[in-house]
Amino acid sequence: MREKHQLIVSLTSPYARKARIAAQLKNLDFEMIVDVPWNDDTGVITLNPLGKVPVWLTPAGEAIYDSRVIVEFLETLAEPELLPDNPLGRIKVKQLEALADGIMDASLCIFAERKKRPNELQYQGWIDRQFEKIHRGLAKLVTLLGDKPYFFGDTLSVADIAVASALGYIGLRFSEDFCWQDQYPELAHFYDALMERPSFKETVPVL
Ligand SMILES: N[C@@H](CCC(=O)N[C@@H](CS)C(=O)NCC(=O)O)C(=O)O
Repeated sequence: MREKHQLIVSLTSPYARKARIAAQLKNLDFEMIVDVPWNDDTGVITLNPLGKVPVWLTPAGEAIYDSRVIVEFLETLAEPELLPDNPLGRIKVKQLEALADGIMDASLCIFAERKKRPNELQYQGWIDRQFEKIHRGLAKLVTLLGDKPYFFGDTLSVADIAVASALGYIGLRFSEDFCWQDQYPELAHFYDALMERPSFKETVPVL
């Protein structure tokens, strides 16, 4: 039996950032362990057969993945509530999370194509297709946010955490492709407001 919960992360992962922010907001006592799943000596595959972070390890040794499941699990441990209790509200927040996660997925596809594939095998058509998903997703988020401070209701939810994590990752990986803050100023305003909070500021992705 471990003493504490553990969260296995990489410091660039937007999915891991989502879990870190949720755990910090809930004031949970957890140990963060950095393990880059791309490295040959990674231990992540022993915890998650998919070889991906984040993984949440309970003191009893149960490994919980992926980030959406982790967030649901954390919801059972402590407040504040980040997922609405009422079924329809919950679906709306989960839908927003799925959209933000999809933007992360497209971003990761581009990262993998550019950085993990030999140059001669890279396919620009695939990269362009992923960028289209990202831009359609960001445009949809602008519409969904409107002039509200939060995506759902009048308090912070997993939707906001997921969107901020996606935006931070886009800034990290694609600053030479486009400036998301200039193209989507409404989202930049939203992100800047969240960055006033320690949980968001302390989890900015670093290379
Ligand atoms: N759907 C998963 C995605 C996790 C994911 O793709 N993590 C990336 C890091 S950002 C990873 O571990 N990639 C390693 C790999 O794909 O082999 C989640 O929400 O946790």
